[in-house]
Amino acid sequence: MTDLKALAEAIIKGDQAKAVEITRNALHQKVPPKQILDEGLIAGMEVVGQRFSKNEIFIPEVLFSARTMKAAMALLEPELVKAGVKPLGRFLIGTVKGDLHDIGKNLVAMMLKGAGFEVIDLGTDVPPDRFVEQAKASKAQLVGMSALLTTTMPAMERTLAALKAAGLDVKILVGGAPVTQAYADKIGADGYAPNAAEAVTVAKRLIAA
Ligand code: B1M
Repeated sequence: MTDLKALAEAIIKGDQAKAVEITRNALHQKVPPKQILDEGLIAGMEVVGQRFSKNEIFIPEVLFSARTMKAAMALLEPELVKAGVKPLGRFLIGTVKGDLHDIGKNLVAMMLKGAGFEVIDLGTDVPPDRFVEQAKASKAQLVGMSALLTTTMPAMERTLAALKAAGLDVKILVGGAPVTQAYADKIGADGYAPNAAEAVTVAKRLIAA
């Protein structure tokens, strides 16, 4: 029988070859894909998130784990779809207009995927009307905005206003180095997270509310 603890361990260590091998074997042995996801990939990423929050590991390690998770997910995703496994929720994410920074946003997207969210990544320099159009088209329940420049933070407020004006029933999460809880409160965002691990916690809370 496949050892899913070893899969979680491979995710934590960022050992891509091992994670892919265990995932492939598990699928071959007819282990349910949801079990592989929960007890292997998500269990591993949870530990990564906790260690990152406690500053026990840093961005390079998180990126290794996230890439490992992505490689294993590529095998698992079609099987999850076949098995009709529903994601935790649909999360639309992008870096706001005028801003080209995407390392943190990508990290948040990867951690959300790791936690079981379906993530639609709009990339960088995303204008408010594209957020609105894509939120409508995807029927996302959550919209996440990232900004790394003090000069692009106001684009968050404009995007939020555009989403509200379009009458979309979405929860909005904001983050990025210059963004604070006070700023999130000021513009009326539903949530703020200082890092990728916290973004997962807040997204789970918002989807359950
Ligand atoms: Co730029 N840059 N940059 N830059 N850059 C900063 C942000 C800066 C602080 C550097 C500095 O001056 N000390 C400064 C901003 C000053 C300010 O406004 N306060 C700055 C500047 C000024 C600029 C330019 C204007 C420089 C110029 O051209 N004169 C220019 C702007 C371009 C543009 O966007 N229009 C620019 C360009 C660039 C590069 C293209 C060279 C490159 C970006 C490459 C890329 O992203 N693909 C770059 C980089 C790499 C940086 C620094 C060095 C690193 C940013 C980063 O990736 N951090 C940065 C200085 C620094 O931070 N030391 C800097 C790592 C990343 C994991 O952290 O993005 O904070 P972060 O994400 C965290 C959290 O913030 C949070 O979770 C993440 C993981 O824990 N988080 C979220 C992020 N998004 C979230 C969303 C959420 C929740 C949490 O919910 C949805």
